[in-house]
Amino acid sequence: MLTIAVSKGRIYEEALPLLEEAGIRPVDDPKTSRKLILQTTRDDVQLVIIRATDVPTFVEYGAADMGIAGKDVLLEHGAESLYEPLDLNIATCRLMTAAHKDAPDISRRVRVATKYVKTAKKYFAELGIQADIIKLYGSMELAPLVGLADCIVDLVDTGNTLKANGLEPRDLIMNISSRLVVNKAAMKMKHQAIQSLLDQFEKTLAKR
Ligand code: PRT
Ligand code: MG
Repeated sequence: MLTIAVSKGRIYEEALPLLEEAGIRPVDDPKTSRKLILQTTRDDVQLVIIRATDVPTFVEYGAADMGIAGKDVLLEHGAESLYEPLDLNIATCRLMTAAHKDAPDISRRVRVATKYVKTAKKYFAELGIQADIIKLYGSMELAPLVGLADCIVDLVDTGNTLKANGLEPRDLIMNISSRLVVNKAAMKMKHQAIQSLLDQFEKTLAKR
């Protein structure tokens, strides 16, 4: 049995066509079902539906053999403990700094609100900017509006969320997409099954 960890929402929606090309179609729909383990049209494959940020943890400990996670999440988790063999090029967006549209450029010291603490720390350190990082779990856009921070580090897709809150994107930190990650022991123990899935995904991606 192969267990694949996926998060509900955009990653799931964009992963479905890829899975389907490999003959994997979930029997239940996570939007309407409360099941956390989804059987599929392949007897040897099941999906576990978890929070996006939990995917690397499940795969690292072997609770799932493989998973699909955003590069943003993998960077924060520290992905040395996982194989990352494939860029699926889905759920793409940009990790950026953003600030109030009237705010001055970032100088030598800055207060940053983000849920990407590790990534933000590294980014500002490399620029030689002293950053005081404030960890938030959501609604980052609010922080500059109420004086909690000078800027934020967050994901940007259309830019509409920033714009609706009077903020603007500033600097690109990294282009983000979702990656296939594989548990290291599973890669050895279930090599054939995993390799054939990887080949199948690769074939589908090459056609896009
Ligand atoms: O929702 P939950 O708390 O369970 O977890 P999550 O928010 O991490 O999950 P989800 O499904 O929202 O995101 C999962 C992954 O999708 C992320 O880890 C990214 O790799 C990827 N992704 C791609 C995005 C976006 N695009 C995105 N636009 N994740 C979040 N956003 C948010 C962003 O944080 C901001 O609030 O959308 C807003 C910006 O969108 P625009 O279009 O207004 O710019
Ligand atoms: Mg979300």
